[in-house]
Amino acid sequence: MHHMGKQRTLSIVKPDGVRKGVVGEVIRRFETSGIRVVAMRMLHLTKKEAEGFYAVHRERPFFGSLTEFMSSGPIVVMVLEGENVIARNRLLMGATDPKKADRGTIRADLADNVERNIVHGSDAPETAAMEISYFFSDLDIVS
Ligand code: FUP
Repeated sequence: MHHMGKQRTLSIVKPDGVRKGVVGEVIRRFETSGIRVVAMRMLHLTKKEAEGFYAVHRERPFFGSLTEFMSSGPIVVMVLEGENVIARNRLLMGATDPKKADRGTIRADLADNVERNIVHGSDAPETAAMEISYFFSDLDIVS
């Protein structure tokens, strides 16, 4: 991987992760790989707020089910910081579908299916900035 400089990304432990009690396990994996948590909060999204977050997926067949699930219980939202952290977080998460995820990834180890897949992680710098600002103001993020 080329040197990408320090980045930030949004991570979410989804309602299935909170229900299963693996919030600590997910954070441990971030910390063990040298990724720093610079903001963190627990909240319970309304259906409307989940729809706002996943607006890019609104035409997809799974949109209703996904936003129902994402508003079904509390989530933990975090800002992660580190060198090339967007890609590194996605490597730790594994493929969207846990059946296709590499062994040792969060989704392969902990997730039930493609919808209930434990974690969200931003996929690019632009989406990371948008997603972080959906949940956090600059004042919420430690430097
Ligand atoms: P990812 O970036 O890995 O979270 O995956 P996507 O952006 O492609 O999908 C966002 C979310 O939509 C997934 F986390 C779960 C949900 N999804 C489904 O429920 N069914 C699908 O077939 C694909 C995605």
